[in-house]
Amino acid sequence: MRRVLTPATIVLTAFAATASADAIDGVGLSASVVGTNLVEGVGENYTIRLWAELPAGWSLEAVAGNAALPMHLTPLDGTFFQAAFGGATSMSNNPAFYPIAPDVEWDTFLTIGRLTTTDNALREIGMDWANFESGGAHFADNGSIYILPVEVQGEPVTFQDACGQDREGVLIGQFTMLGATASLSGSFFLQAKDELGQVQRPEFASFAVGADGHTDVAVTPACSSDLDGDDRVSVTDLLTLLEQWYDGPCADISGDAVVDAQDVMYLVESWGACPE
Ligand SMILES: [Ca+2]
Ligand SMILES: [Ca+2]
Repeated sequence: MRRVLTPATIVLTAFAATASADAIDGVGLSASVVGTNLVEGVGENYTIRLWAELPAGWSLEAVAGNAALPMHLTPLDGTFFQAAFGGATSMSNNPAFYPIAPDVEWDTFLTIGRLTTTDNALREIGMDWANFESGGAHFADNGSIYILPVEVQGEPVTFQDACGQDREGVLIGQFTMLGATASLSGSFFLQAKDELGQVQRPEFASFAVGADGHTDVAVTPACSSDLDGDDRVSVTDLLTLLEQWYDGPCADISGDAVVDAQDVMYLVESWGACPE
């Protein structure tokens, strides 16, 4: 018997296709853009911060790599900027150094919830940072940065993504990329506790983020067709989508970072008030 594809079937299929990048509902990776050429005298560079998006009530305990899913942090078409007086984690980012070594503020490092040494109880084990600290890729198949579960720095806070939209997450890294077209690609898994205190291990087998700050594994908001954030899907959202046709990932609804006919279909399907 011939299978008839109804519009509802198509929508469900499309949602299923994006689910692999967002295997646990409400968990993803998103980035904020800090600025361009914040470091002087090293050529073109830009700085982004990477956030683990977690649902309300969750807390992050570790960012890790093992044999099954190693941690890779790889600069493509460029290198990581590593400040002379910085280190591989936020435990080396001491604001007291900024007046004499301002580049430390824009150092590339990993963290859980803290930008600097202030109120920071980050720990690490099994990490060989030598290649990372010389600007190259980091690899770990038996290593982790972590905090004790009693630390509040693993709790999500509100941050603004590259589109200026509010999201909830825990800061896990700052990356200053040397090279205007440089991008970061990587893999790792997280250990978090959900709102019931159950351990969750969201895996990111592959992610990428470039100068525009758009990741391919961000959480798709519950009302993703509401592009202007007024809690309804209306003609304003449609016009925004048409305005950013093909060139504006900020108007992407389907999660593939492209604005095309599929997004119009999603918007039409969700026309009206956003679900509570
Ligand atoms: Ca709207
Ligand atoms: Ca799309």
